[in-house]
Amino acid sequence: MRKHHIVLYNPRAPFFTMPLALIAVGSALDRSRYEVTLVDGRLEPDPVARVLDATDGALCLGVSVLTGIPIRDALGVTRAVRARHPRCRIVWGGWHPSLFPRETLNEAGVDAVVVGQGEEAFADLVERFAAGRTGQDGRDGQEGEDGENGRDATGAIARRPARDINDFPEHDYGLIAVERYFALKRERQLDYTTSQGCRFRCTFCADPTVYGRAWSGLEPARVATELDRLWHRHHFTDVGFQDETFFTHANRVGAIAEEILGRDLHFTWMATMRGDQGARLDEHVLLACRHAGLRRVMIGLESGSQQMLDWMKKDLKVEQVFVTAEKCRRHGIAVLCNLIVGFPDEPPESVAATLDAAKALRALGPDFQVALFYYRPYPGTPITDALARRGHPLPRSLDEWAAIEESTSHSPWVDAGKRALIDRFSFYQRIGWARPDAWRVPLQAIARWRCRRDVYAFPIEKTIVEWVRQVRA
Ligand code: B12
Ligand code: SF4
Repeated sequence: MRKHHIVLYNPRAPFFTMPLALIAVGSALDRSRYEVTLVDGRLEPDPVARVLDATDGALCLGVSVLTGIPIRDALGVTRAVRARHPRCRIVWGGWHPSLFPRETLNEAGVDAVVVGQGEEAFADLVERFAAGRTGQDGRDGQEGEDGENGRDATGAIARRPARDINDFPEHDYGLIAVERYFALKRERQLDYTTSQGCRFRCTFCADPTVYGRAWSGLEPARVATELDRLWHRHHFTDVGFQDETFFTHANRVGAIAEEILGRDLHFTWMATMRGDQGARLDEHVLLACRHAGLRRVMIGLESGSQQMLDWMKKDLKVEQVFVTAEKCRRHGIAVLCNLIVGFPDEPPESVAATLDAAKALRALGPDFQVALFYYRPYPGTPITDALARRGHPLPRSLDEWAAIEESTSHSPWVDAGKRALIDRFSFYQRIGWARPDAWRVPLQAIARWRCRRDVYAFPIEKTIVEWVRQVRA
């Protein structure tokens, strides 16, 4: 029997994390009946041409879409495929369409949207396409679905209750050119995810909306078995665990570490950790993780102001992050802390508290880095909803959401003076401890000197670097 061809597309984005979402949905398809091609826009000189070629005669194109710039690329590809191959069904899934399924369907090229977890819902949609149960104009369900199986009345919005991810098959990394990602990342780092969802309720984050504060995690033995196989096949030296909160269950994490140690696997790894989880974490578990290769944790401190943390329902104390950082220092584990400034109506004292926290963390040593972001009203979050209620202008269409990074590049809640300080601080902090390229060495020395002494006036180096980047672009 001839196999149906399914094409999956990952839009362009600034980093080279492996397209785990599409690997997940592609791996869940019955491969004896479907041939799956995964195209990553970040790897292609001309993504549209590549997708047009791949979708020639294909049954379906599945596109994974995050809010922001990826939407623009996803729209370009979708519109081109719709025009050239009108019979190819186009399905959007991922975070943005999950938050705006109906608005996404307003885009003429999109036939169906998968909301939330994608494995089962996509497999089900594809089965229906293969069986020919789809309207000629491209809208799935024209023959009148009745809203069963988690579909809306038109059948074009597919939503399945999230299942335990242990029920799904192993991810098939053969769907991607693993070596190309290693080359682009400039390290043999494999991305992998051991869990889905998050139990917390931070009001700036879309996870509680999309996964309803549900969480499921792979069994430790399965994690180790899969990593074992992948390690022998791809010879990676590092793993980036891309879970929302890898350290959700200390016992599970400890068991993963023990499994890695027991199998004598030799790679380092980094993972996401909440500050409160780290503070509570048994020293023995952290030590086991260290021995099993844990080299860095990424912690969302978000703000140095306890008042702001309480307001955003982070359920975290600032001190807990410092307790965690201190523990990590004792065990030789690096820490990257994410911080956000410019929340709606954030007072200057709160921004100052965040900068102070950043400096205090950085002062713990070169292994303690901070990444500062400006708040952006990403959709599906209580803060963004509150802004909308009070009349704050927000994007409406897909095209407008695609431009959110440009339209919100300056937070209206941070004044110009503070912004200049934050930008300079971020720049010197980033350059000071970036991977040491030969040409960067003198620049790094100056940057570190500035950071140590808090001297950010006359940022000549910053102006030059930005000018060079502009010229290169
Ligand atoms: C890796 C990552 C990235 C990578 C993207 C890699 C890639 N694919 O290109 C990079 C670094 C580029 C990135 C960028 C951004 N990211 Co990001 N990122 C992640 C992270 C850590 C992991 C994603 C992942 O692979 N998960 C594992 C897979 C298996 O799960 P999944 O993505 O949820 O996929 C499931 C479903 O969503 C669905 N699905 C997904 N795609 C598709 C497609 C089809 C066809 C179907 C049917 C189903 C489907 O099925 C999958 C399996 O169940 C997540 C957090 C997380 N743990 O999910 C944040 C996350 C997705 N990012 C987020 C955000 C906010 C962003 C940014 C918008 C901003 C930012 N500052 O980070 C930018 C957008 C890019 C830009 N503006 O240029 C938010 C999503 C919010 C949103 N509205 O989009 C998340 C959830 C973090 C958070 N908690 O806030 N990100
Ligand atoms: S910010 Fe992190 S801890 Fe908070 S809800 Fe989102 S994923 Fe969970």
